[in-house]
Amino acid sequence: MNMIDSYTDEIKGKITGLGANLVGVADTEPLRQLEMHPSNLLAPFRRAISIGVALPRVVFDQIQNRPTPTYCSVYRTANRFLDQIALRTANVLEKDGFNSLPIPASQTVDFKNLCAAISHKAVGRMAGLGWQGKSLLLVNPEYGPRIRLVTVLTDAPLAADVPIENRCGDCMSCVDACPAGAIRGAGTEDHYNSREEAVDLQRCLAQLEEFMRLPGITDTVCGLCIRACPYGR
Ligand code: B12
Repeated sequence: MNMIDSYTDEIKGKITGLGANLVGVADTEPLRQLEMHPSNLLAPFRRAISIGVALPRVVFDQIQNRPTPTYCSVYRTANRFLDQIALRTANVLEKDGFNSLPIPASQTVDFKNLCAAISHKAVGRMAGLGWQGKSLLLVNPEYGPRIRLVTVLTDAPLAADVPIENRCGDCMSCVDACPAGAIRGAGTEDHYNSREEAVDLQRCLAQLEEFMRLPGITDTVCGLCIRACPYGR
């Protein structure tokens, strides 16, 4: 095994040791076309580590036609847990001599266009963690879309993983399950050119805001497209 592969294995092992269920490495070169904040975010970084934490299946079994307070709480805990794993990962890499930047799990920075510093789904897809489903969510073969993601940008010499094939096929489960009728049902071999191609975001957002009127729902959560996915059930 060469030094790059053994260092990559060592870092991935440390990240799973921190409690991550999934970890992969993306080459940042193809990701440079993404909308980012700031636009030169990737300039110093040749690799992006994608980290996934699974949410328990039963949390979604309990969701009938609306999000539950339990899902809302698990969502928050997963975000905090991911942020901690990302911070610790960045500090491990920095100690080894490599500049690294943890990107928050759930932080919108452009409120007009609903965009974060960088899309965790795009990074996750390029790191081989899953494909972009019709719901626009990243679908992992083992956990389905029941994963939350975080990204660590780094200049460490890590071996890059490759994307996996889309396995949605003709399935329309998430399309049928969306209470807002926001998922259009379009398929993609790699990724959608725009989010609107896959999802009517205004409808999705309006539904999330309506759910926030329910007791115990303090965040923009829904979970119905996640629950409906046959992967990870
Ligand atoms: C803003 C935001 C929202 C907004 C807008 C949604 C959206 N799709 O952007 C609202 C409030 C509506 C929302 C809703 C939800 N969200 Co949200 N949200 C975000 C946030 C903070 C930023 C998203 C962003 O910047 N998008 C920018 C666009 C450009 O990127 P994109 O959506 O990924 O889509 C493009 C790219 O992925 C691109 N692409 C894919 N692969 C590649 C490869 C290359 C090389 C290139 C160039 C492009 C590319 O193709 C897409 C079309 O252009 C992220 C966290 C983050 N930093 O990513 C969470 C995030 C996307 N949300 C998440 C979730 C789970 C949800 C909800 C299910 C709510 C819930 N918790 O119940 C719904 C589902 C909505 C849906 N079906 O998409 C998860 C998704 C996890 C997963 N398994 O995929 C994320 C990643 C949070 C996390 N830390 O895990 N969300």
